[in-house]
Amino acid sequence: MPDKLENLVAATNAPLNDPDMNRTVGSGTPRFELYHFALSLCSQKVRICLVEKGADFVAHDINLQSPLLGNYDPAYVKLRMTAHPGTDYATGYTGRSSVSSEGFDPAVVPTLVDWPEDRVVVDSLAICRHIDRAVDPANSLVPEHIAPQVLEELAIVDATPHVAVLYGAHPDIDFRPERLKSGMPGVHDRKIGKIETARALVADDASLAAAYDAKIAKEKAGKHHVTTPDNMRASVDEILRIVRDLDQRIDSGSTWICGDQLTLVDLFWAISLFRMKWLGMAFAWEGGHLLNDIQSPAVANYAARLFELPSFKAAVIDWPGTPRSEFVSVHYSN
Ligand SMILES: N[C@@H](CCC(=O)N[C@@H](CS)C(=O)NCC(=O)O)C(=O)O
Repeated sequence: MPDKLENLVAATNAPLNDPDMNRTVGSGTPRFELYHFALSLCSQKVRICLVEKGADFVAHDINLQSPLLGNYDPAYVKLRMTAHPGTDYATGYTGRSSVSSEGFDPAVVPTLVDWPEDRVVVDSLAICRHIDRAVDPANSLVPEHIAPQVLEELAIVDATPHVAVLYGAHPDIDFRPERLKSGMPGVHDRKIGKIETARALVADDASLAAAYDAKIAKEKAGKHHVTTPDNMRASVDEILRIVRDLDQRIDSGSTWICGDQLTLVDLFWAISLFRMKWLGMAFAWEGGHLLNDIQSPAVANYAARLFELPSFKAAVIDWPGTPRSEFVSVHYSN
């Protein structure tokens, strides 16, 4: 008989007892339980969606950088696996985090528990679409009349190789924040060490062990990607192209990317463009950089509007524990 959701969540939550990292957002009875990490791009997408929809939720901040097992904890991985019962795990790495290009990763954040529906939902895009349908469906962030356009645009954000430029340096110019330049080398080996520790705890559970083996293979592929200069050049070039293409799609007569109504993809672009800026990549639209000379003024204006959204401020700028970088100081008042 499958484990009951209550038991899986109780086991996951047992070590999560720091009140600052595990707290209720909103004043009503929380419908959702979210496992996330302050700096994680995929988690930020889910947080901004929850805030924009006015949902109440319990937020568990799983610090990916802590020496604790966190997202590799067997109880958490087991909870996540209930949302994807197959064994077709991600084992490769292209610098993206999209499930459609990479496959399912059993040991990452975010993960959402929807109590009334008694289910676990994984993958930021699927989670946000779920929240959008579950909360205030009359004010959908994917309005039916423009749904194909919104979904097409969402797929572009989802397939942007953000992870490559977080973990790896461009071989010619490492434009990233100082904290990444000093902190990222060796990260894949550190992750693999933690995953092996977690795997050893469940060596006699074949399905969990298989999930950890896939994660180890993925991290080895990730290390190879970010330490291969041509791969990193290609990932940065792809982001520059994505921004230039976005500039062409922005209609100067509309406030948002799919018209005058704010949609889910505007929230996703807010997170994506801010991450680029955080990483020192605002030159993607500002130009004037050795890696990109071309300005994208429509993206610059669009980004400025997105960064003023109250939901963006609440989910990213003011979200406790979200580290700043030297490239985004202007967005903070203190
Ligand atoms: N497709 C998934 C990808 C999730 C993902 O890659 N999460 C990253 C943070 S954005 C993570 O948890 N990384 C930690 C690790 O790999 O150990 C989603 O969008 O939710």
